[in-house]
Amino acid sequence: SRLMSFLREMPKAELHIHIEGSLEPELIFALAERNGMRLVYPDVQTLKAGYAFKDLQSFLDIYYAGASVLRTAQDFEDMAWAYFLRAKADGVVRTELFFDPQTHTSRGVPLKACFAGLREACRRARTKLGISADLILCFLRHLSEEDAMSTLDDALAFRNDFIGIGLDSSEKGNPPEKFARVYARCRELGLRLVAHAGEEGPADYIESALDVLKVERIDHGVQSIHSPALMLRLSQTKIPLTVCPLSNVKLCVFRDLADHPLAQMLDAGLCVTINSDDPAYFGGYLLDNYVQTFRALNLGMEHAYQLARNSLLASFASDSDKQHWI
Ligand code: ES4
Ligand code: ZN
Repeated sequence: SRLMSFLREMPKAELHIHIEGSLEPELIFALAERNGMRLVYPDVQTLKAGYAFKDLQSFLDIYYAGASVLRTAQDFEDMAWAYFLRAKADGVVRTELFFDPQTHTSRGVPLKACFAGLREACRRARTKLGISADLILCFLRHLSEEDAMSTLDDALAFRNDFIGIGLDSSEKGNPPEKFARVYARCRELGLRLVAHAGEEGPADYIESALDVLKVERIDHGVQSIHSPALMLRLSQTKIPLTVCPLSNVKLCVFRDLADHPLAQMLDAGLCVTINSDDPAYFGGYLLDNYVQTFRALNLGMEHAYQLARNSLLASFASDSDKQHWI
């Protein structure tokens, strides 16, 4: 239909994609073989059968197992390149990739391998696909602030290879306050700041991400619907929210897409964007997220335009690039 073609062809940004979450089962097995590793899952079907999650933690356990096959710069480049091809097909013109260095350094993979592979894939995305791509380094919130701080120290050797920092992994029990000092330091370094907040954790975590960490965007933020005062603040400040509808359903944040508050949030004037989060695990890339959400919530052209425009405005691309796309 006209709406579906519009959803594909309109220029849009993807602002919430964990590149390790784009690792398809087939590529997991190919990389394991290339690296002479044996997975605890005998084959692709058995691995895929494990993709039934009850909450964020049950997903994270499998996601870290999948990421364990990444060892060399080439592995990181191949993973990101596969994502860029999918993004191109979905009409993505700008993407900001999250990656989790601590997941790799803790296994003995040098930080240099992550950066070299991801940097090269981003460069090829620009030159071969016309996609503007940058990296956002995420700290794992289940680890200590000291661990985040030393990861930052090491990453500063690659300061020109990433534009900002984020905060991901297990949200409950790991409030934003735990990372106040590392965010303050990143702010002084001129890094862009985002954080996951209000996915499974309370609306309070969204407020402290804004007030204590001073983030410029909130990743997820869907628990804001439980706080009218916060909804008002988000509508007035236009702080962007990178919402991930298929992820929220797969991780049982909402029962199904028809129950998702995205339309309610848009109608309240929030700067909502649609994103895929971990597309290889949650059943769809960016366009799938748009199409399924539009079907379930009966959204139309006006919503499509608003969501694509929000995504470009909320991106950390240059003002001249934004003007060019919008
Ligand atoms: C994640 Cl869905 C989600 N939430 C928090 N951390 C993550 N890391 C990868 N996907
Ligand atoms: Zn996420």
